[in-house]
Amino acid sequence: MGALLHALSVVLLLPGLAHAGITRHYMFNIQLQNVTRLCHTKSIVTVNGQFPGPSIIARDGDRVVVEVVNHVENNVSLHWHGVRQLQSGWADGPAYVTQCPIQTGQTYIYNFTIVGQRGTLWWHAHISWLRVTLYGPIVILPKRNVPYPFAKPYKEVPIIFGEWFIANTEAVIKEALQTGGGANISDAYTINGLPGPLYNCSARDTFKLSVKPGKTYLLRLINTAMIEELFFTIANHTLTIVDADAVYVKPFDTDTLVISPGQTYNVLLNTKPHYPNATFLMAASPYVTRLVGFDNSTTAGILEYRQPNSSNVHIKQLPLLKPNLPPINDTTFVFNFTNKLRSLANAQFPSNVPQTVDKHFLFTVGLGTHQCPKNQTCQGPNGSKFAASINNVSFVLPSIALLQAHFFGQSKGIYTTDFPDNPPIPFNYTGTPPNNTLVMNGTKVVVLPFNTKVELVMQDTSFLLGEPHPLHFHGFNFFLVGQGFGNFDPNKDPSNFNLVDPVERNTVGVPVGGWVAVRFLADNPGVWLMHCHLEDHASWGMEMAWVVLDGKLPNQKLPPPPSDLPKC
Ligand SMILES: *[C@@H]1O[C@H](CO)[C@@H](O)[C@H](O)[C@H]1NC(C)=O
Ligand SMILES: *[C@@H]1O[C@H](CO)[C@@H](O)[C@H](O)[C@H]1NC(C)=O
Ligand SMILES: *[C@@H]1O[C@H](CO)[C@@H](O)[C@H](O)[C@H]1NC(C)=O
Ligand SMILES: *[C@@H]1O[C@H](CO)[C@@H](O)[C@H](O)[C@H]1NC(C)=O
Ligand SMILES: *[C@@H]1O[C@H](CO)[C@@H](O)[C@H](O)[C@H]1NC(C)=O
Ligand SMILES: *[C@@H]1O[C@H](CO)[C@@H](O)[C@H](O)[C@H]1NC(C)=O
Ligand SMILES: *[C@@H]1O[C@H](CO)[C@@H](O)[C@H](O)[C@H]1NC(C)=O
Ligand SMILES: *[C@@H]1O[C@H](CO)[C@@H](O)[C@H](O)[C@H]1NC(C)=O
Ligand SMILES: *[C@@H]1O[C@H](CO)[C@@H](O)[C@H](O)[C@H]1NC(C)=O
Ligand SMILES: *[C@@H]1O[C@H](CO)[C@@H](O)[C@H](O)[C@H]1NC(C)=O
Ligand SMILES: *[C@@H]1O[C@H](CO)[C@@H](O)[C@H](O)[C@H]1NC(C)=O
Ligand SMILES: *[C@@H]1O[C@H](CO)[C@@H](O)[C@H](O)[C@H]1NC(C)=O
Ligand SMILES: [Cu+2]
Repeated sequence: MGALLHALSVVLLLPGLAHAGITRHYMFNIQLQNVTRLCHTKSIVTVNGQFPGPSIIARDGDRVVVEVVNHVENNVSLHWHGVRQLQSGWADGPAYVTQCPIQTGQTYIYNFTIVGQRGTLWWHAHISWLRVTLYGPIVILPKRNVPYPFAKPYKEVPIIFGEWFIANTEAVIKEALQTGGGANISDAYTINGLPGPLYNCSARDTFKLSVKPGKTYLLRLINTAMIEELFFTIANHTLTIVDADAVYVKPFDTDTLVISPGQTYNVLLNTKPHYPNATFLMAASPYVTRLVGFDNSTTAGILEYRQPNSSNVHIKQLPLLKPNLPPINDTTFVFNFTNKLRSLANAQFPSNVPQTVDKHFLFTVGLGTHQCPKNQTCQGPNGSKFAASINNVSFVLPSIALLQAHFFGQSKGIYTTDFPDNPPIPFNYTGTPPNNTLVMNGTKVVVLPFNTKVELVMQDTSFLLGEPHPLHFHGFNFFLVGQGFGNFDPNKDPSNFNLVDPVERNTVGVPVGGWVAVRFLADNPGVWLMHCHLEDHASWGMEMAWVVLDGKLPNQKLPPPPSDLPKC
């Protein structure tokens, strides 16, 4: 932690404000950098030439000010994933949702406060597929002099999972959208940007965690992968989960965890009491239920016990112990793991799950198709184009940002407010899929009055066997009150909802062939994207937006946009 804090930039005190944190200033230059992995050198888009990008380190209550200067040819926008952005919607970042992109040569200052969050979040590009290399951790420490609700760790280490493509990913997604086929798969998964020893020409690019015996390390896990949920495990070591998506959870031990793209976990690693005569592999591999078209490879790093004041040459001679990962399609494990997550729900960290509901929604999330244009041959299912939808609407990004259109009352021609509350045509969502898999295009939103208590059930559909979808909410945390397989039953399932200590987070895996029920309070005025964090599904339209109206009081209103907000 000392080392992390040492990396802080300029710190400025805000006088006069009760409980006020400090302001953390960062300068993010978007620039190209040549990086070699798997024996191929590639020019990638980075922040300040770093890959993975720099860490933002702040305390709960601090203001974060990031000046972003775009020096590359691509349009760029950055999202502060999981930061609630209370009344700072202009800083949220998804392109054409809360802002127009930062164009070449332009600057935009993201300016927001972190309120009531502690743990790990992350920042990433939120335009096209640029997030493949534009990402980094957001480390949120508790307020000064406020301890963790667990023993103080000896050291803290970010462990960032990613996905590496040898090809140019902007070309990969462009081709996929043109042909209608699946996007080309990645060549490796990575830990802190490094694929590790299980790939050809990669042994030197291996993350090593050097530890001392008898200590507790806090690992800050982030899954930034483009397409896949990942299992993670360390040979001969147990992990204690203490925090999910920057909210503390009731601690529990596990040998293996599963982490979806968009999710984060803080886990404690207790090292062995004495120097062991071995080194240990840590590994991440995909959780996948479809049969074809995915990267079935394993990224690995090494956990080693280094003796001080010794050459440690012997470490190389020690046996390397390998962990067991669950079968690639182990949905039962995933369901079990998710069920163990519970919020602390104590006096200091109460669970604010809404006990009553003002508005119920049922959304199907699933794949679908678009018709192939007459003059083209398409490579999607049965010669069609792949699409994805929520309640059969495939989201189309508008030409100006939704938030601007909303704030200035200029929604006409930009978006409509008729996003369906329920599936337009009910069917057996987890049975034989309907013959007609066509989805409609639209830029549709749901409008919510301020402080609406929402219950949303998200139901996977069986088209193409169904898939687990990690749905991510901007602007809100939600409470995961229930999950199950098959069709959600509104008469039976709610009686099993957990309204006592449900986990609170920003990204939830809708189980393959099943559903999740979440509740949230619409207490944050603005326009908030909700989308699958699998980047191919998002590109195919598995997105929608909530428009949350201003409340009556002055502190319940979205402030006007900052003067440097980029224009389209
Ligand atoms: C990357 O490598 C190319 C080819 O060697 C070179 O032209 C370019 O200047 C390099 N870019 C950077 C940012 O170093
Ligand atoms: C950030 O926002 C705060 C609150 O609106 C404002 O006082 C401050 O000047 C802003 N900082 C920058 C660098 O824009
Ligand atoms: C590692 O785990 C294996 C399997 O449980 C066990 O046989 C072995 O003794 C362990 N080794 C160490 C060094 O902990
Ligand atoms: C490791 O090996 C050394 C020398 O062979 C032995 O003295 C020591 O007890 C071993 N340590 C463990 C933890 O097995
Ligand atoms: C994935 O790879 C593992 C070996 O790394 C292999 O055992 C397994 O059969 C593969 N699974 C699929 C579905 O290709
Ligand atoms: C997982 O894959 C294995 C081998 O491909 C298959 O036999 C098994 O039925 C699959 N399990 C599930 C739950 O899909
Ligand atoms: C899931 O949990 C149930 C009940 O706790 C247990 O019986 C089962 O073995 C677990 N399955 C897996 C794959 O962990
Ligand atoms: C198909 O026709 C459309 C409209 O006429 C045109 O824009 C497009 O380029 C054509 N595509 C191909 C592959 O010829
Ligand atoms: C949906 O289809 C599945 C598989 O055919 C079947 O087991 C299930 O009973 C059906 N559910 C409903 C609600 O009809
Ligand atoms: C769907 O297709 C199947 C097989 O092609 C056919 O038997 C069935 O009648 C079709 N169902 C509908 C509702 O059109
Ligand atoms: C929806 O958009 C896709 C891709 O932009 C296009 O191929 C498709 O024809 C559109 N579908 C409709 C019904 O407009
Ligand atoms: C960048 O964004 C602007 C504003 O939306 C748009 O007009 C322009 O075509 C975009 N440029 C690129 C290279 O995508
Ligand atoms: Cu998805």
